[in-house]
Amino acid sequence: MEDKIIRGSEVASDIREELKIEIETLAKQNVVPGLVTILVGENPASQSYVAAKNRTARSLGIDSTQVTLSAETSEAVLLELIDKYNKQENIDGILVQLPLPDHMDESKVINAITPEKDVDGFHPVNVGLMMLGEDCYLPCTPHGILELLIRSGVETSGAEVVVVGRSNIVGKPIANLMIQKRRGGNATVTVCHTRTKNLKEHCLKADILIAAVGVARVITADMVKEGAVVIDVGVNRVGETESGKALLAGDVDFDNVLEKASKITPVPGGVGPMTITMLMKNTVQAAKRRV
Ligand code: L34
Repeated sequence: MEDKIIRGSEVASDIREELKIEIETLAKQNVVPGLVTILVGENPASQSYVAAKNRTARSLGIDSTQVTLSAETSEAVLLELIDKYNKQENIDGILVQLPLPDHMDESKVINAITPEKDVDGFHPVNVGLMMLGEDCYLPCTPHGILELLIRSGVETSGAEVVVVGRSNIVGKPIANLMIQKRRGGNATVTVCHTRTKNLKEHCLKADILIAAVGVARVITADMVKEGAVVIDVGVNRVGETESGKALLAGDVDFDNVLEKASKITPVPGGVGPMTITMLMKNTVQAAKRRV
């Protein structure tokens, strides 16, 4: 049973070791990768993710700055700040954590980040390049999923992949990447969403099932084919421990799906740590432009 589990935290740690070497090489050339993360408001999940991004960055020798703005900050102030970092030489990557407060236009904010520093891969220029299969920053969560599949020895070529969810951050890009002629690609991909008829029927066809829904445990064992590989992208807060720590559950009913799957990612410790590590990878890639 144990060897079925794809431990994202371990794969992420392997990738971080590889990055450390690249960062040391950059240091010899007098380049220290610089990252700035911008958090607007006090969403507890966002606070924890951004803190983890900064902690991880510093542990690798990336010069990471966290800017925290109040939820009432005007969009104009945020745009000015982004512009300042666009122009700042020692900053290679700019990340604005999503979601933003309602009074801000998310796409306007993302558009303000210069594509060269868009280490999230969310800017339309990078999204376009990704879709064309050209060199660009790949969005962190989908990139992390590809690496997990590749490093776990999962064959994607010719596989039936079903993605549940059509978000700009996960569903759309992972579906796109997996149809491409590339490592971790060459799959036949179906994308399911809230208007999909017969969700279960689609899911049952999946050799690789990717759940990015945002609802705890909606993917149940009866929706999973025997031997399928299950990637759980959901990080849902389902309660609190006695000490006040968030209790997390994925989009997949892990305990029951484990019986059927050939491989499965846990929550926590699956895709989440990969998202953070791929941000580090993109930041190092960005810094290499300065050598
Ligand atoms: N701009 N906004 C921007 N970039 C991103 O890449 C993100 N995302 C998503 C939300 N908004 C964003 C993240 O950072 C989701 N996300 C993210 C990052 C890390 C983790 C989960 C989601 C993560 O580390 N999850 C841990 C558990 C963390 C905990 O204890 O709260 C895990 O093991 O799954």
